[in-house]
Amino acid sequence: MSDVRNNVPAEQGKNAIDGKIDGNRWVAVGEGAHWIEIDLDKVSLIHGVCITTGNSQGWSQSGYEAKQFEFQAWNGSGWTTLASDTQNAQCTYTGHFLPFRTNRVRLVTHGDTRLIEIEVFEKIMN
Ligand SMILES: [Ca+2]
Repeated sequence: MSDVRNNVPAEQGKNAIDGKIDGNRWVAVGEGAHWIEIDLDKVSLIHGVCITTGNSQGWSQSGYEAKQFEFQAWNGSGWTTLASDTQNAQCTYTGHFLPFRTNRVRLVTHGDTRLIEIEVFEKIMN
């Protein structure tokens, strides 16, 4: 993870990429945009994302979904949106898209965000 906007010190961005679906989350509250940026460590061919949000017990619960978000990848000079929603009602959102080559992704959310985990699906390149 190379950067994160974080305004709840006890609930850090690293919690969203620790591989665990539990009560440890990245939390950013308030109106406006929040983001978490993830360095994939290498150029990868990605084709999907799973965004899991929920309460402090790690459970999905109505009201904890990332209602409006953009999942974006770095294209070398800017950000390309690969998946987005403005009315998402799922605490576990899974989106698929055409394979995209990148080494960096970010999730931009709008409003209160309680992200338990974000997973990016990668196609294995030979
Ligand atoms: Ca986690």
